[in-house]
Amino acid sequence: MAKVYVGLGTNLGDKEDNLRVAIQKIEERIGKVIFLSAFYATAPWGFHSENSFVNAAVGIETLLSPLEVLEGTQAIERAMGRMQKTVNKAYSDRLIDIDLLLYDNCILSVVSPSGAELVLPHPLMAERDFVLKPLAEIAPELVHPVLGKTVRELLAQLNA
Ligand code: PH2
Ligand code: MG
Ligand code: MG
Repeated sequence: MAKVYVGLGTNLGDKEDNLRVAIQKIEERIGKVIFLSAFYATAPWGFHSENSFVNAAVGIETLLSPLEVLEGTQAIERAMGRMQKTVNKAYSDRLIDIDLLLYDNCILSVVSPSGAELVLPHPLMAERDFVLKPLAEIAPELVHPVLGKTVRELLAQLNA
């Protein structure tokens, strides 16, 4: 059984409901949700938008491989109506985004059979307050396998 942490984000529609639906579908397709953070209202990071975000983090126990988890989260995004992911490589508004952050101590970079890229740990997680804040709530002592620091330390470093 592996432990995987994912970040959830939405800035369109009924955002809290989008998160609740995504968490329900994660339970159905990926594994047992063992940790769930509060929902955090956050400002758009890295792009301009009128629409503020709601972000959360969950910890899941799963029997799936990292690529199977990715296929699962992408299927959930599609089922929830997410269309294009980026416009000309820039971020865009979305109903739901589910990003794999950490999968046990896995360090990997692969392309799935469907052509999606998976990099673990998530390459931008240590730069993102909207990821580290909810993650620090559910897993403060979790150690980032590349940076060798806990989530709590990464959050403190980002806010220093
Ligand atoms: N996701 C992004 C880019 N910017 N900003 C916030 N506040 N929350 C997000 O989830 C988010 C973002 C790329 O996926
Ligand atoms: Mg994202
Ligand atoms: Mg994503």
